[in-house]
Amino acid sequence: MTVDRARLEETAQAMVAQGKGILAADESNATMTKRLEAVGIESTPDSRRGFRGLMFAAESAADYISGVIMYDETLRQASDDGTPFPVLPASAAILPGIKVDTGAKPLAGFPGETVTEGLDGLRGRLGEYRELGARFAKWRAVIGIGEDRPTHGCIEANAHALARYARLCQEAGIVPIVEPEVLMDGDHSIDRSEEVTATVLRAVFAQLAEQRVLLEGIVLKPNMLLSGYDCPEQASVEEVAERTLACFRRVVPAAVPGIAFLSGGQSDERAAAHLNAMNRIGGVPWELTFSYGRALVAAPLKVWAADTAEVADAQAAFLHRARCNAAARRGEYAESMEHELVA
Ligand code: 5MM
Repeated sequence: MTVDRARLEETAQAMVAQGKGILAADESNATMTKRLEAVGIESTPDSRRGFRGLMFAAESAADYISGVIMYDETLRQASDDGTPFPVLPASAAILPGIKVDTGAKPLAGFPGETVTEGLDGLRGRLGEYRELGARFAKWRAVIGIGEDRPTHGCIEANAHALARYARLCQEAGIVPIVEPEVLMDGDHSIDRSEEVTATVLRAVFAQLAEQRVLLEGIVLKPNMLLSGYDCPEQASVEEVAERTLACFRRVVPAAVPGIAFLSGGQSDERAAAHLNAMNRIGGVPWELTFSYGRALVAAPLKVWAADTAEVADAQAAFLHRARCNAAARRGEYAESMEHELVA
């Protein structure tokens, strides 16, 4: 089957549009339950709908957000007035997307490592998601760093699955977000982050080529190169930015339209500062933007949990993070912005 190249390129460009980034609101029910319970809210279909819906409906969200990644449950939900969620963001010029992997599962033969599943029946699911309005999709591979990890077997299994997923998406007219996340948990140095991230990205792009994926019609969602969170020596914002770009220049083809970084457990401020520093350096062939989950959602969730009736306060907290990261996407973020709430 051929792919609609023009449609894919147009969608991919819109996802990485100037001054905007992607909201990752695609936590599985298990993850969302952990997030909600951590702030004292019972996790039900309605509480998950209530929280995500307030972000999707926030006025001016489309000034900062190009696309929203939803979970299967979310894509089928609607706002209080009955407007389906995929239409709600679209009407505000935000593209709806869908997480299509079914999670990282233990990889047989490789204790402690995972492979992301979800290829069985994916062609059929993509057809349905497209009918429901999804314009792009997401699949996250998870790679941990340890003494003897990651193994070659784990990297190759995940890279192959990512490429198979990406080609299936493109045949369905859906832009795949390709997310090979190297976790920053551990005490490894930034040198080790670089070594592993470069190896993983090389494997992913080799598999994307093998599986005939159109690079102009994907968005890459990688980790930044950080020192492991428990490493005694933490790299500065400037070092993270310089080393991430230097590494990516070596391994990410110029045909890729954009790199939308994940936040990966960084503080909200660090996630913005790192993206900002990279955009200030610039001189790269791809757009550099964000596809943040926690770094966009944690702050409004805390506000909402304090008083679920005060939707406007939670929306303001969400818009504040979106605005800071949109500024970082242009290289115009400053720490002082953290004290200015969106009017
Ligand atoms: C929002 O979280 C996403 C879903 O995670 P689970 O499948 O584990 O529930 C996750 O894939 C997310 O899109 C990325 O990890 C980026 O999010 P962060 O929080 O790292 O920016």
